Amino acid sequence: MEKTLAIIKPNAIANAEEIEKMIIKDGFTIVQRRRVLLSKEQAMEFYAEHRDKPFFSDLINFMTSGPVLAMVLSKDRAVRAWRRLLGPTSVAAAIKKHPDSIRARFGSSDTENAAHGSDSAESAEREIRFFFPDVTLYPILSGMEARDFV
Ligand code: YYY
Ligand code: MG
Repeated sequence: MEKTLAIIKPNAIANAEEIEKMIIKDGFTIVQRRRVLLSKEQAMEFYAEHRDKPFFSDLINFMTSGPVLAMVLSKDRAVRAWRRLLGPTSVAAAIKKHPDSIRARFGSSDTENAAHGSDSAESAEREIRFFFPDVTLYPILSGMEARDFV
């Protein structure tokens, strides 16, 4: 099964139980979960690809403003399926086009958009290792389901 990284962001931690119910109802397995308070350095490393964007410092301040819940989700085509349940980056767009999505329901602005999802299988592998470096990971990218007991 493919895996992806989900993060419940600080503004949605109060809704974590409700969001986990949505995740399970959508057929994902939550294979790892960890509640962490990120340091500024960790948040900057995690979002390094956005370091030159105008929203970067707001994003780092927000992501370090309280605990987050990181989860490894497993499902067939998990990356795509989780991005779909998550909804678009922009909360306004999510409310308009995907009112049942997590970002539409629990997001409060484009920065405080409730949750994160990896954007590709390659990102998922890197992001899962970032939050779960101590876990033995079996191949995420392809076909090892039988041995995949993470
Ligand atoms: O992958 P996704 O989270 O949907 O969006 P990205 O374009 O990768 O941006 C990462 C993160 O940055 C986004 O979830 C919130 C924040 N952000 C922002 O604060 N303002 C924007 N205009 C765009 C993104
Ligand atoms: Mg992204």
